[in-house]
Amino acid sequence: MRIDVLTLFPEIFHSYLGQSVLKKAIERGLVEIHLHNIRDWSHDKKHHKVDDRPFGGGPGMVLMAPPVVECVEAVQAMANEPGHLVMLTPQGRKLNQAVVEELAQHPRLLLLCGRYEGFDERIRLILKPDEISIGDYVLNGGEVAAMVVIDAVIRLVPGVLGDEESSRQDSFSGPDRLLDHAQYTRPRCYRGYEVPAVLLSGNHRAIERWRLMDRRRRTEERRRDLLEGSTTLRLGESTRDEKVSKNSLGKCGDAGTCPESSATESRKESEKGCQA
Ligand code: 6GU
Repeated sequence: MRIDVLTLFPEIFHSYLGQSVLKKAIERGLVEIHLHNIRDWSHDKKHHKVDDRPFGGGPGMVLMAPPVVECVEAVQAMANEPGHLVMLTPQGRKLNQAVVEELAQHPRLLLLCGRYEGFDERIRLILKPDEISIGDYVLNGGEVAAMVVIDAVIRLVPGVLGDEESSRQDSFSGPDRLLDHAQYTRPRCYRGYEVPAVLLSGNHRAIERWRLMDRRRRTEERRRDLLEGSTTLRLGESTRDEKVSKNSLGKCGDAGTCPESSATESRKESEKGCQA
């Protein structure tokens, strides 16, 4: 996948692009990222001006149409296909995993980052970009939002994650779009909290059942909005019907299996009792 970023601040991306997952993806030729400075298309050869005061008055500055439109057109012509143009703006449709999946289908994306009070309206009218927002709050510019889009999209490019399964099992992924289940690693017991016994059972079917119940329960508790329209879980269908014991999720009261619940236990004994 090729991603072109059009911005007034290409430097903002440098340290992000050197980060491990992305760096490896770029080195392995799975992802190409090209940065372009919109200022290079300024008509003002002396001060490289790209913004001006809004007609009608008001605070701040507005990105001018000519440098932005001409930058986009020039960048589109830099490869065999023009690519899918995304404008990062708080007025766009809100990014979610379904939108990320849609964007990841394109072999080439152009991410147009704005600054100041916004874009001259004619930029939208002429270029008809896919306008994307990352949430209902205002950022100082589209750069951080563009990094969010890149980060979410490249996870879906085949080969970028070591294990293909890990992006499919993420929160919001798969046909049900539930939150992800709880994860545990060693030690088995920590400060009185024990790993649910089923995860240590080796019974893979039971583990899968527990994880699906946990995903449903967490989603119901935290994000009921995600369940609306879901085909796999009817609203009101309590996940508590399924045997997810309180004990397996909270403090373990059993001093016999969880030595950490007893402050007087020696470290050696607690290691023995909590061996993974
Ligand atoms: Cl994409 N840009 C800006 N400037 N603010 C935002 C945003 C984008 N998404 C949410 N807030």
